Amino acid sequence: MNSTAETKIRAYKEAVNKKLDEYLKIQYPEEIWESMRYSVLAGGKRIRPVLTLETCNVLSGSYEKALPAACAIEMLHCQSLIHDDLPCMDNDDYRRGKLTNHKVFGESTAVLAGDALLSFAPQMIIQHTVCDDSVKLKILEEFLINAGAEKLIAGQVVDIASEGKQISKETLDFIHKNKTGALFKLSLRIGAILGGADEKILTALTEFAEKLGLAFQISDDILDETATIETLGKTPHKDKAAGKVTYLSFYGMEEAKKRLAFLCESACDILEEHGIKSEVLKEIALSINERVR
Ligand code: GRG
Repeated sequence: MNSTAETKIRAYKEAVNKKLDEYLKIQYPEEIWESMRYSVLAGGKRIRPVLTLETCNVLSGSYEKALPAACAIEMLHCQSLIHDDLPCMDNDDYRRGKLTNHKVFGESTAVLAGDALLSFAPQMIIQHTVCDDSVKLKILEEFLINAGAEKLIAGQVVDIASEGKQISKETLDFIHKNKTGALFKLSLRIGAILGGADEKILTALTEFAEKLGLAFQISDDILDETATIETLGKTPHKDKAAGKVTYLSFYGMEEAKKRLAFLCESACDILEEHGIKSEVLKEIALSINERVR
């Protein structure tokens, strides 16, 4: 990876980790905060908050304004992972190379930790974002729509309902667009709104996010098939075992890799076409393709 982009990404991650640690201080009753902290501070690539910070930075020259929202998006992502790992959903014992939340804290606390993160996240946006109220309302709306039954939850519901069934390409696209794509879109859009993007740039970055989200899910599907528990940090080969139709099972390895490369290249083209000069966004797009090579 380009070393300037790498240095910037490292700095963004450090800023996010520090803020998350600060926001999630232990309060009474300790058990719930410990459970929330366990999953949120368990590592993770922090790709979504990095996207938010860089987008705000490239448009406005600073990223700090987007830090509370970037942390909120990571909390939402962690909530979705905690719930996804539960026995009633994807049922996994490992996440980010550690035991899953319910394995350590029990199912009831894991459910509550997810719920708590979901309401604590927008609370952080409200309390800590320094911007006009109209802008705050707009980013909160984006957050709540993407976290809810129209996006993230819709994707998860159709994903679960599709297990063991032959599904159409449209249904597969619907699952990916919502289950994974919604948070990528949210990350870029909130960064862009806080960075003061005009409608044209906001639309371009939304298209960039759509391509990135789909590319990321294709790479995730491929890694589920090819990676080990050590590199993946969670149990591999779960899609096949659950009878899931994935990009890989639908298109085959060669075509899935071709589509992945094409999506990452065309995401970079969008940046170029709109004069969005971000080595970080470009490098993230390229690194999603490189994950599976
Ligand atoms: C919002 C109430 C509410 C529920 C959410 C459980 C659920 C509904 C959705 C699950 C969504 C899900 C787990 C999608 C998978 C997305 C994905 C590819 C996750 C892996 O992301 P990485 O690789 O993980 O960025 P790290 O650990 O690096 O952060």
